[in-house]
Amino acid sequence: MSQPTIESILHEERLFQPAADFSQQAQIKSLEQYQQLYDKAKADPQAFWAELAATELHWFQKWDTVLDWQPPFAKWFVNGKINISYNCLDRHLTTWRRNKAALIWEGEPGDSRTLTYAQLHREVCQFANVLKQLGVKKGDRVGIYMPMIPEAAIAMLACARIGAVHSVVFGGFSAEALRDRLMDVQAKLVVTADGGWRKDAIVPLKEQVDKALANNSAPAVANVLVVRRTEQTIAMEPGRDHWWHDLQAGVSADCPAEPMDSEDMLFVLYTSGSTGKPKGVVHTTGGYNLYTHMTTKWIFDLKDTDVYWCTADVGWITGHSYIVYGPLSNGATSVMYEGAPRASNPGCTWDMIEKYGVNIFYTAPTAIRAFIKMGEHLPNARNLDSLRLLGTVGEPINPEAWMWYHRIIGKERCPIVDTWWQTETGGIMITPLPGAVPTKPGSATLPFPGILAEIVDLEGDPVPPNEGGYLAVRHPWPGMMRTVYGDPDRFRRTYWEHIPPKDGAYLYFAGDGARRDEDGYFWVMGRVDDVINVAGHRLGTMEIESALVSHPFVAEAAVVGKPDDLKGEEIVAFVTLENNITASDQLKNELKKHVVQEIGAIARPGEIKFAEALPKTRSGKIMRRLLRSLAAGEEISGDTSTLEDRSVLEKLREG
Ligand code: 7RM
Repeated sequence: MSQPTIESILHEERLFQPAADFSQQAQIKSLEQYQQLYDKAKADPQAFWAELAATELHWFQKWDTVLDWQPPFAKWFVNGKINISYNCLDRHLTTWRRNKAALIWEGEPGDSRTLTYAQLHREVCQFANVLKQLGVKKGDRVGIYMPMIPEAAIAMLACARIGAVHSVVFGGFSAEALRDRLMDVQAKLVVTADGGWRKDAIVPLKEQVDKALANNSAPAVANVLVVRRTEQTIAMEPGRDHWWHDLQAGVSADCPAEPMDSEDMLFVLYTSGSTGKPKGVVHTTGGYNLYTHMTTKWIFDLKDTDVYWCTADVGWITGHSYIVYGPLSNGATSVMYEGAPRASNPGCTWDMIEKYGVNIFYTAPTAIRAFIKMGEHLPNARNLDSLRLLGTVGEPINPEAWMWYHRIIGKERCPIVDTWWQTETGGIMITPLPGAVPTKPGSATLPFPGILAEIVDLEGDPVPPNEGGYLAVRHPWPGMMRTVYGDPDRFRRTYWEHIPPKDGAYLYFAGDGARRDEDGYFWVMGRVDDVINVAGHRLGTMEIESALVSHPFVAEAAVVGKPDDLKGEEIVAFVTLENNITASDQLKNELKKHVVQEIGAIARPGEIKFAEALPKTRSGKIMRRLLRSLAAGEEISGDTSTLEDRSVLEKLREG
């Protein structure tokens, strides 16, 4: 197995047509229908989105301008009043969906809960009142650091209901990483749990929150709300810490949704970039609601009878957009699972599909590669007949993994939607519409209607078919990020200046390299910046380097990605040590542990290589290209004339 290479992609000629019976029942039924929608949206994007906003969502008050575009700052549905919690809950209560399952949840130990729309609405209203009681007001930021339990979604929807801005931090991040994010966003309150279940062990979330808040390091946090989940003994600080169930018990379930301005902030979600600390990606209310609603509806071809399961964690954008907001806005049944395949239960994924009759299944290529490794006897031993549509997200999928997914899970009958998008884009941007667009293994195919995606060079000029270039988007779309929290200048620099605007036309720079083939299909190759994608998780090399050099024994560090069969990429760190420090295997382990402590287990280097010096240019820049080749065990090719000291390379090669 391997990642897609230019060669494998150029030789990919297989084309899979959607089955006729799938197309007949689909929301978008043919390539012609897709093309018409695409052309209509391209001709007049504002009219296209305005029509959908009016027919698909509830507004307390209609907008007066569809788009106000002062590049690179966009406002959608200006002066419209809307609440996404209302669209996800209240509006379904007056229909037959009132008693339909909104969330079907299963915990790792096998406990389970189903919440109907009416029940979820009640829980959300109560929790919104708890937040209000603790002084949370419109515009205040709330940190959410939770396991995959219904309360995570309840907390998000409760924030949205009263206009508080949530900032979910993935439960796998360390106390240090949590502290950085809580401080940057100036959270006033944190919602957490005593712990969560992960591979038969307890993740001590509350303990991490205590560490993050120790020494008054995030002083804005006045209250911590704790869900009882794993039931071990934990410390509760009087006055600051409260049990969720205690406060929830005493409050009213009456809490009307606050009419929010379309452009009021809905959430901040941190994501890694090539420079500096993770960025707080800001999403607002109206445009995000519309974009996640429409993409969920058309890409997952949602029917009211479907059971839909996205295996992401709510700590990532995929969980925000495609476990919580998109599915619930559509009135769908969304499955939420706390567990992951593990030695004690390697077939849990297929058990879940059989048990709940899952129709639509959305996961990551890295998970598919792990399924392949665990063996097809696991899915083959279960009844997967309920499945009708499959999806992938997070990284390029290698054609072999795509074919396995197609044959073993989809039984050659389920379309596969390979969806390209980012935290910044809010929702899916390039993807097949499953009843309409023929698929090619490894290609995300064509842009969603309303998305003007292009492959360009750094001048913004189009690149001919089958030549590599930068993936860029020409016109604003409703789900796009609005700014970097507290740093509009960084927003401009990161996304809008790599390709300079031409004649007033701005291009959004995605940071991915890609090509378009002769059919106009997009093939995304991966990041062109110093971001590495480990098992579908996005990490900045600089963050890991900063973590390494914060260790007293480390002088310098350079981190690169190395191709990995299972995880897509693996982290390799080149480290030079302070004088008088001796390299040892023990020190390697200590440094790996140190990175886990600073960032979290997702950032643990697979390999640490000690070096006497790092290869640098005469101006002092580390030549990562050389390190990448070394890490991958390739010959060093290309120009090395800018190297300051060639002997450094020789020594590194000798190991
Ligand atoms: C949704 C998500 C974004 C980065 C993006 C790409 C990579 C995501 C695909 C993909 C090839 C795909 N948000 N990526 N989906 N590459 N094909 N279908 O993953 O912000 O965490 O990451 O992920 O490099 O820039 S993210």
